[in-house]
Amino acid sequence: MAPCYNRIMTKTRAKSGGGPTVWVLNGPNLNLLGSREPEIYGRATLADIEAACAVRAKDLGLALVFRQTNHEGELVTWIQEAKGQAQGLVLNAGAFTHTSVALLDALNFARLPTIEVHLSQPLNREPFRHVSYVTPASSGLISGLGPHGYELALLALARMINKS
Ligand code: CA2
Repeated sequence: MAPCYNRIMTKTRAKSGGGPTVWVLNGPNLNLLGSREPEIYGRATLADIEAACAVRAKDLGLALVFRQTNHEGELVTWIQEAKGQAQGLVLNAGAFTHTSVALLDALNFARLPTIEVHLSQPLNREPFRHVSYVTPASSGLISGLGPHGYELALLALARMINKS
């Protein structure tokens, strides 16, 4: 049986007691990380990634919201809600990356600094993974670096937010 993964997990207060908030949103099947396909996605679970992000966010003075869903509409709703509640987004939209005009529209509505993250390198994989619908609305893209990519995305967002 797949491990149970809470959809709304962390809300880590920044150490300053309310720095900028970054939402890390994860799409379908990422709750399965660590259980199958380690040759592609590694052995870290999503809970491991969340824990590493929580440590990094605290260092960077960011408040962190970390979520996963298997439902496209829920991801769309979260992106809509992020407008006004978050100062930046890290988005691993999973397979919806390659299919979802709805996510692109939501990101264009939210107009937040957004770093698209992929654990694997989609350009080294099947041709259908070579297209990303979310890249046009993203400020940057980190792929192929495994869980470390999430931490790099937080660092990039912290710099972007502090400059603006
Ligand atoms: O490399 C990434 O992070 C992806 O966003 C992961 C998606 C994939 O569809 C994208 O092309 C690239 C898939 C996540 C599924 O993760 C699993 C983990 C373990 C077992 C099965 C699926």
